[in-house]
Amino acid sequence: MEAVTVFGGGRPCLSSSSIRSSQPERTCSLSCSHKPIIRTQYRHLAAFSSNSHLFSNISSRKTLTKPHIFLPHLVASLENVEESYIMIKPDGVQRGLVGEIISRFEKKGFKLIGLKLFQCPKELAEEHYKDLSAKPFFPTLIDYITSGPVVCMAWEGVGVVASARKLIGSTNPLQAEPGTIRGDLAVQTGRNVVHGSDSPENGKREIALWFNEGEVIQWTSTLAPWLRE
Ligand code: IDP
Ligand code: MG
Repeated sequence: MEAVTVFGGGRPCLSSSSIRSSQPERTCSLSCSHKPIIRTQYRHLAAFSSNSHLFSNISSRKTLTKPHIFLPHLVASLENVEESYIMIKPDGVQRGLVGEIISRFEKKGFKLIGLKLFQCPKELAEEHYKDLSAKPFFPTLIDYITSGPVVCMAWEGVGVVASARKLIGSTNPLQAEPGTIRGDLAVQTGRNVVHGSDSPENGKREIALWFNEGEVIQWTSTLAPWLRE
């Protein structure tokens, strides 16, 4: 995440310099060939007034001529901000768990940067789960993931990958701790309602696989100063 200069706030804006393509080399060999994602970055009003302690080098508003860095973003840029691909599987959609699952990530404090309802083609499911292609359950897994619409999400935050895995719980819902999504909402591995990336590298890979150009949005949350000091 890059530091964003937001002193004085401003209307959401989009400029060529605010568009970036930050995807890794594509590993997808699908004929549907997803294009590299161009992320759209919006800037929003700062959560704090200009004389807040969160702004640096402000001695007097009258003498201020240059914009200053909003410290939470500067701090975040120095930390390891990750992205995780989270997907509500067809059983989660059919059972009306979409709001419940999204809510858990929102309440935790991560930032939603991509969201869509999507009917997954077989080729994409196979690419996503290619590491499991030798498993005996692979064909039924592909049937399951393509059996109805899924909700694709990209979430951003420091430590989001490991934290999301904790929120989701063990692969087998009967072994998942109460309080986790799978522990609370599912009973069988083959119907475990949600997917979460297992590493920051796979987070980037999977977001690039499931989202197209313009579908991942970089935006500034006004809650940021209330979530991280
Ligand atoms: P994860 O989703 O917790 O990361 P993985 O081992 O990566 O678990 O498996 C991917 C998905 O494959 C699981 O979430 C589950 O839907 C399915 N799966 C894994 N093991 C089995 C199994 O033994 N039987 C049926 N489906 C399985
Ligand atoms: Mg996995």
